[in-house]
Amino acid sequence: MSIKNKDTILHVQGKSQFIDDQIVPEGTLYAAVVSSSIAHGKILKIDDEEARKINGIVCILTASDVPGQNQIGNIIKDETLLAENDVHYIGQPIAVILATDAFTARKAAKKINIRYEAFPAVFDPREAYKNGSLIAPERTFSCGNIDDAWRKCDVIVEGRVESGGQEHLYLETQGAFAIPMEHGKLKVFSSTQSPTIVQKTIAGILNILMHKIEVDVLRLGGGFGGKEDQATAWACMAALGVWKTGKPVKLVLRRHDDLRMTGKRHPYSSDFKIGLTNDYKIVAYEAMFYQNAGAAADLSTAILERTLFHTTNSYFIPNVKATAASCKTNLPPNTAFRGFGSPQAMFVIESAIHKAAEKMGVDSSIIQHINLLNEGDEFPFGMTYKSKTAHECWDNAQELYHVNEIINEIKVFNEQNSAVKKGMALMPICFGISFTTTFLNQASALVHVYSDGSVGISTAAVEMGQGVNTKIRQTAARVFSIDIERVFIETTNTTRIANTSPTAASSAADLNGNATRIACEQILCRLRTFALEQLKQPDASKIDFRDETIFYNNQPTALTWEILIGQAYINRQNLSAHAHYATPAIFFDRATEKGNAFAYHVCGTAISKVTLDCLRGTYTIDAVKIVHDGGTSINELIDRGQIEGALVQGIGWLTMEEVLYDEAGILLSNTFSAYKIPDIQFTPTDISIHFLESDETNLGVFNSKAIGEPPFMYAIGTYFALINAIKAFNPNVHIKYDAPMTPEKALLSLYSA
Ligand code: MTE
Ligand code: QUE
Ligand code: MOS
Repeated sequence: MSIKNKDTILHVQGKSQFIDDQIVPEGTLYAAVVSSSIAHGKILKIDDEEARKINGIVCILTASDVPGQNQIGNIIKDETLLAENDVHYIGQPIAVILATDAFTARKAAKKINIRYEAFPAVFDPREAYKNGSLIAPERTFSCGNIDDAWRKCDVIVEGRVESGGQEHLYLETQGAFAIPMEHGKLKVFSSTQSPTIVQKTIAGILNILMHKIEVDVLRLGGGFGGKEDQATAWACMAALGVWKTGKPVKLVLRRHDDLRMTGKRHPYSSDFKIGLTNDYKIVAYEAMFYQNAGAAADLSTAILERTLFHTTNSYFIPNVKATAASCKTNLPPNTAFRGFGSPQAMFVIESAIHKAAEKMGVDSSIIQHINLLNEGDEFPFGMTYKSKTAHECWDNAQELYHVNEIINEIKVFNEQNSAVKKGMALMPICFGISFTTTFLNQASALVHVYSDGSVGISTAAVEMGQGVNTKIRQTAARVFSIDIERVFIETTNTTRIANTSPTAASSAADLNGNATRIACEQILCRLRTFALEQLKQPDASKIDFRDETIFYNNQPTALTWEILIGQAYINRQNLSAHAHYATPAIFFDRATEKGNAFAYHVCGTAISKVTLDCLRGTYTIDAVKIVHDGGTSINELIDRGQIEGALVQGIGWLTMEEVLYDEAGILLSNTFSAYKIPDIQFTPTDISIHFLESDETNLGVFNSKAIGEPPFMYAIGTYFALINAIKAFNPNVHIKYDAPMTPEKALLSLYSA
């Protein structure tokens, strides 16, 4: 049985401490943010006269109050903390109000009057592209010879694909709490996936050294990528408030402000061209991706890069040309979201395959299967696929879930029913594990064994519901062969662990787990030598740690873990270790766009089944049945939870979650009543998950594999299952590949020609 995630109990009881639950010292000030009400323009005047009259106001901070650089851009330095002259999106922070209580701060924020001169605004990425408004130069991944390849094709299909944004909707909204310490030091509690980025950015804002800032993260009430870069601004504002007033400052966004001011998943508009021979082999594939980046870079270029890495999903295609442009628009800067640009790419290739299959008169699955990656195939970026699991998962899914029977069942059902139709689709996935920015693939761990035998561990990993703390506890307990209850995971803290990479790219358990393993092994190595001395035995190779007991020559000795540690301490042994881990053998050359970018790939196959009410356009996702290559899981319970959660989140993106702005750039989907997320009623009643058995080795901890993001993409199958149900009702429908497939869109396409 799997170890349960300790935090889960706190979560369901509402007892987990979020930033806003923290008990604050006397004198704490509360911050509220004043933001732009127009999408593009020039600030003419900030009138704070009315606001200053309010009792309880302490100060109003604007760009001119920033002592260091007014800059929060991470990859590209193109984003101010507080607007200087111009504003570029609705919700862009302009001023911070500090008051003695939160209500007063917000009341005052509303009383700030700002006069603007409005400029024309652009919201469409293709229009921005035409204007030459790009975040960075566009990039192209290619292989083979695309121009020659078209001549070898029997069938060529072209099309356009749209995919929408998505709100992160973490349970805990963005927030931070900063307190002043001695010697001009600051301690910052932040709901961030990237403690070091918060630390470094505050250092720049205040023009002080990084060692003066301690960032501490207990856990997040969800992040999903939304707190990788976009937790930073609020922490900087709180820190700036501390700097100005010498008082602790808390800033927590209300849901409405969080929705309005923060970026989302990037909407993409894309063009594709796909060419096949009559035997269904894909010979050539060309794609152009227009990413809607919003008004500043944020992580857009890294996300765009991952779009290019996943252009061909789990298929081998010999001739590929994929170009991607990050287009600057007047929306809040869009940001990381589970999948990090890969879902957008995979949706395009699946649309291309679907359209080609339609033209060739076969089911998509014929083309999907024939072109699946084989061991030794090369990706367009030059890396070799070194596994067999793409095919193994597909074949296993076919057999285990009796796909042919499902197909027949649906055929019979659709013949017998005219107002209700069913559809199904298969969705293979292949996701590369590692940050494609190679330097980020490092982590460290600090392990203390206390004299009572208990263990405290610090790493760079941030717990945000994904269970990384539990996996790290299990890793330490396994290396020491001790009861997991002896192991405790400390907060993520930049003073204990420096230079933390973001908890992202599904890699936190791999990177920090390996660092923890190495640190524990170092201590274990010392303990072996020490135990040998205590036992007065000669051969270190005969020492074994098993279930809290020290064995010699396969025989239990009188030494237990607790006794050994107690004696080790008395004998002045070092019971702590710090270890660093860097993923070996990965690299990527952006000049040639080639390299061995990933430690390994995660593959799987999902079968989705849906039922569509053809009078109303409403539907249910009946079943999603998955075969997933999770390696040798450290914790199957957590991994199942991750698969289910990612799948349902993906279904939301593809079916019902619709981020909408009006023509002025005002967010319309700004409440839970205007933005529908999947709930328990909508979740498929049948989510079957089977873990592939495989003897392949990988670079994860104890041969486990990363799990956080890959299963999100299984949901793409539900979109095509819906399309197939629509086609069963209306064979003449002209399909627009335009996610999400809301019931409104389903209804329209049921009755369109
Ligand atoms: N699961 C929960 N419950 N909450 C989250 O915020 N974030 C996801 C995924 N699973 C998330 C989650 C994202 S976007 C990533 S990158 C990974 O967890 C990060 O954690 P890992 O590297 O430990 O898998
Ligand atoms: C996947 C990711 C990330 C990524 C690359 C991936 C990610 C992330 C960054 C990144 C890149 C450059 C930086 C930086 C972060 O790259 O989450 O601070 O300077 O933050 O393939 O998830
Ligand atoms: Mo996840 S989008 O890499 O935080």
